[in-house]
Amino acid sequence: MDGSGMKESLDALARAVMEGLEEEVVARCRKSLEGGVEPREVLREGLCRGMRLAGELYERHEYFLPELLLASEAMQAGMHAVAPALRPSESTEGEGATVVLGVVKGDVHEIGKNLVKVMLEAEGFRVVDMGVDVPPERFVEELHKRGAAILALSTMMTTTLPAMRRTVELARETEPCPLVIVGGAPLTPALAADLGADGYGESAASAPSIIRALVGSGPES
Ligand code: B12
Repeated sequence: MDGSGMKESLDALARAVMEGLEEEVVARCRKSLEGGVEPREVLREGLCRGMRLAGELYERHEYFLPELLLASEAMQAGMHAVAPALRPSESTEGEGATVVLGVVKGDVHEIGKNLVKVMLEAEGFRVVDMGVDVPPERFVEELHKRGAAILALSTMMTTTLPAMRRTVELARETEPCPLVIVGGAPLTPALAADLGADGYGESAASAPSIIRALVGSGPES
């Protein structure tokens, strides 16, 4: 696929996400990958862009929750189609550090969290996905159960920032104290620091490098 073919194909993919056309999204993801488009580019310029467009329509009151849900389902189906292309080779898979990941209590926005999972797994981290609306105590229980040293939290709403703060506080009280990274649209580096987190990621793609920088070595070590 040449440059303009690639752009056209990603534009059509973004539009299909925006319109919530799940089957078309999956077919277009596969076609883009077969045409040689980088999986990360398919995620960023196709799927994420389409979701952003749907969000803008929602904010302009042209879309309502049902349309938004269709768009998010189409986006997630696309993510499943792209994820295998990002997977590490058999030999590195599962050898990485364990990350407990979830969306904090009161929040059901899961797309960002799911993207973080895809990116971490693509770089060899083992991810324990706690899902959405997770109470602070459950995160801490899971960290203990898995012997995990890294906690990654996501939220998309300002109203759930107190739940994120409480989760970070509780994690801080546990022994051994995990590294905590946070992300999501309402956060900034300053806010993340104020919440007591060790790291902040603006995008899902930044999660692996942030964790590596905090741990001081890659998951292979
Ligand atoms: C899709 C969506 C929904 C879908 C979610 C579907 C799903 N399965 O997830 C549905 C329709 C269910 C929904 C419901 C609601 N929503 Co909504 N939703 C959105 C929307 C349009 C997009 C969010 C999204 O998925 N973006 C795409 C992803 C890829 O982006 P992202 O989450 O930001 O993640 C990126 C980064 O932030 C980062 N990241 C995220 N987490 C993490 C974590 C780590 C560790 C790292 C490193 C990085 C990272 O990586 C990601 C990719 O790079 C936003 C508006 C917008 N434009 O963002 C509103 C929005 C978040 N929703 C909003 C609201 C109010 C609601 C509802 C309360 C509406 C209602 N009246 O019921 C409910 C919430 C219910 C609840 N308790 O949670 C508000 C929140 C306002 C606020 N400031 O608090 C927003 C901002 C819309 C608005 N402007 O009013 N929503």
